[in-house]
Amino acid sequence: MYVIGTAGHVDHGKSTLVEALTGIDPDRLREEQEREMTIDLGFAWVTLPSGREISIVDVPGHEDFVRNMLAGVGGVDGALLVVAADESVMPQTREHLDVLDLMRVPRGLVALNKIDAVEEPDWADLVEEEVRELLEGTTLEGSPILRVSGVTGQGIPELAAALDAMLDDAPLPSNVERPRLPVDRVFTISGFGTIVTGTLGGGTLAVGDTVAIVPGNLTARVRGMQIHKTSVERAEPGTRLAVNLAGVDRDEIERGQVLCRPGWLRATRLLDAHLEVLGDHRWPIKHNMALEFFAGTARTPARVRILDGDAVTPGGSGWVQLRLRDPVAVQRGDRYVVRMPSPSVTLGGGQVLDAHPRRRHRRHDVEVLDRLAALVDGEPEAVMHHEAGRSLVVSSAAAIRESGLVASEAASALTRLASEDDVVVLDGDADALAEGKDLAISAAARWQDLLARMREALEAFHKANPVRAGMSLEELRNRAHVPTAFWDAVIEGATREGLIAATGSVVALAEHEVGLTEAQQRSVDEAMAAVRAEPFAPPSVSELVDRLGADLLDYLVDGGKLVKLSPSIVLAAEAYDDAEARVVAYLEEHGQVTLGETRDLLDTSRRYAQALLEHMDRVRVTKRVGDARVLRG
Ligand SMILES: Nc1nc2c(ncn2[C@@H]2O[C@H](COP(=O)(O)OP(=O)(O)OP(=O)(O)O)[C@@H](O)[C@H]2O)c(=O)[nH]1
Ligand SMILES: [Mg+2]
Repeated sequence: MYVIGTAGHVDHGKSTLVEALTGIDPDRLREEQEREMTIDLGFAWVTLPSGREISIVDVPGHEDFVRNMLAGVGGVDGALLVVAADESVMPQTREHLDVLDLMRVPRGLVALNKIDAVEEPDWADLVEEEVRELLEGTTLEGSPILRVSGVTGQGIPELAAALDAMLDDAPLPSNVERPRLPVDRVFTISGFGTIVTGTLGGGTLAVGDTVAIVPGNLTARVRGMQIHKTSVERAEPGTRLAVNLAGVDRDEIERGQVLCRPGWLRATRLLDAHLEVLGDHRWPIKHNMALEFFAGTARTPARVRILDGDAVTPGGSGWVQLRLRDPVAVQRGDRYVVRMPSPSVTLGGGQVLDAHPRRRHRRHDVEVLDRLAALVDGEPEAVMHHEAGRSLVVSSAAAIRESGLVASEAASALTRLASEDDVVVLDGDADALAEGKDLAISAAARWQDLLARMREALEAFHKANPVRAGMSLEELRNRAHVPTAFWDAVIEGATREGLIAATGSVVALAEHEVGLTEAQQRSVDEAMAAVRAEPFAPPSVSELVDRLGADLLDYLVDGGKLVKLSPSIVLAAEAYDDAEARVVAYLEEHGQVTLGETRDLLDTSRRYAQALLEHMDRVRVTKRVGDARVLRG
């Protein structure tokens, strides 16, 4: 199904034409009927001669209500621009056309209305010429112009036929399997509860679906749906929909929020965008200017940071960051409009390029500008490259979800990037990505940065601790600022790169070897000689630390030259082997051994004998039974 939006100056007959076409008066509010003026959006529908059913969103033309008009144009497939033939082009004719163009509404028709009120046919020709010129350079350039009267009905059948012809060539509203419905109305119906309406885009919605309401931390269930007052179980993109929600109150929802699948859209207060400034008046958009931002059905005050200059001049374009006062749910590729709050004028608009930039960008940063330029066309590879680089390491599934692309298209772009090494797969490869596995990925440049950071930390550690085998994995993770969730994948990737070797909880540069200076070697040799001189009563740990330093002692223990029996007692490795063999032999002969027997066997002190037996218990050679030890078997 398709949605058509009206546009045009106040009183030019938009609502009258909608009623003439559909039989439905779109001015539903009492105030609208009393004032004979549209204030807020109105809705109608009709079956065209071809049998095609369309929805119409009728917008107000008065300059005070442009904000409501803006809430109505998002998601429309075509425009019906209404120009009263007796008045011709007026300010909101221009402003609405500007909005349609900024929102890239792809097609339209012009109704030259009130043709009954024009007596001079030449006058109508002049008006038509003026309109034709106005459309030049916009998405509506070359649109058919039809002479009609909403009051006498003249030209209405032709208008219906022209709408049909226009939609014959229109592609179906796109389905990327991510339904979203920007809310334009909320109300309650007694017995049903909360109802929201909006134009569904991006995918299908069905009764029973769970939906998130963004911004806001709400989820709800779709209890029922209506299209044009008829209940449906399922709705396709491009339909005007009323959704009955279970699980939320009317006061919790307002125009501007978006229904979507849980876990997809995230609200944002900062976004990167391309900005076009309208050329028809003399207002430039200056750096740091206060604006009103409109996207979907949402609006919020905003400030603009111009990244490539101090102002964007009328008719020009630039790269900007928009800081929004209130969060909105937008995604890459969405169109937006900005207006000046006072005087109230539409100034420009453009395309959202990144709904979640990592930070405030420095201005005039060539790298940032290049990246934004690459995103304008929405090429899947540029988009996925950007998503992969969003942080140090990201999950491929999250990158695909956030891209705003059709999932299969995003996945194959990512696979291509991985096979060309523009994106690195840390815990797998391009083939595994192609199979749809959720893997840890990193943009090549960021991965190189991370490797460099890890190298730097390890080099510093090895330099400061030349005799240590390596650094603790956890310490390296902290220094490299890698989130825990991705750390195993990073270690896997860095090992595969040949940068590091990890053993147990210790990690070292792959090429790291412990090397001693001559002086260190000498004191190690002397200490080992002293330890060996009294094999079962060697110097204590604290004496050895005094002689060698703690690092060299660790080096001897790590390297297996010394066996640590307790925090204060070490034995030379061969003395330990000898002691263990003697105790085991004794046990094999006698079945059990006491502390006293061990002391006598080795001709040592009780303290050493006890440390030895406890160590043998710990390494599971022996176990304690009462006062004695037996072999563990
Ligand atoms: N003579 C004549 N009058 C018309 C025609 N269409 C609308 N009108 C009158 O023009 C006035 C405004 O019509 P609306 O349909 O309310 O105009 P609108 O464009 O919807 O106005 P807003 O929604 O407030 O912007 C009404 O008094 C209509 O009766 C027409 O074709 N011929
Ligand atoms: Mg109206």
